[in-house]
Amino acid sequence: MSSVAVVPGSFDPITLGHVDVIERAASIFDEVHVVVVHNPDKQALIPIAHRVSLIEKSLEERGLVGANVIVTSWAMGLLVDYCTDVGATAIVKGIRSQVDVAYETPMAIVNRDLAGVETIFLLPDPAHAHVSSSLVRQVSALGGDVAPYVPGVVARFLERTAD
Ligand code: COD
Repeated sequence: MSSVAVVPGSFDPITLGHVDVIERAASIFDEVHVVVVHNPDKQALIPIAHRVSLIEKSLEERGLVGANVIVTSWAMGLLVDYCTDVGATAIVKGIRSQVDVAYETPMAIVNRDLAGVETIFLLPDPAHAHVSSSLVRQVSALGGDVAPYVPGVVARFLERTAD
């Protein structure tokens, strides 16, 4: 039986930290679904369909999309319902700090209670551990260079939208 995992996030926009976690997940699981989910606690910058497109382009240049990675979005309710629909037994989250652990732990336990879906925490390359989408949005809005933090296609998109 093939192993299927879901890597969810706002990805607003995808960063090199996200890419690092997705690449690690793709090396562990047979099939990885990268799922853009609206986070009601966050003010969104990029429309969800465009975030999906930016993720696809970022992963395509690394040869991941079409190999064992699928990119999509989910707005139909619980994330575990998506997991059940596609036969995923694990959710993969990236952990940068104790703050992430505190934020992710209750969700991991509730997702296990709801549907028996386990959450796997992966540690990113320390080179990306300080990167977040909110930091990228802020640097971009203030005219700074985001190229060290995001895939090239995202840097070019943010440059165009800042004009
Ligand atoms: N390095 C490594 N990991 C990173 C980095 C980095 N530099 N940056 C972000 N990450 C990780 C985050 O820790 C997170 O695990 C993931 O990448 C996504 O991050 P974001 O910021 O894009 O997305 P979030 O945190 O806004 O996404 C939250 C979700 C929408 C995924 C979350 O709220 C969720 O799972 N919702 C499901 C709704 C649901 O079913 N709720 C009920 C049961 S809990």
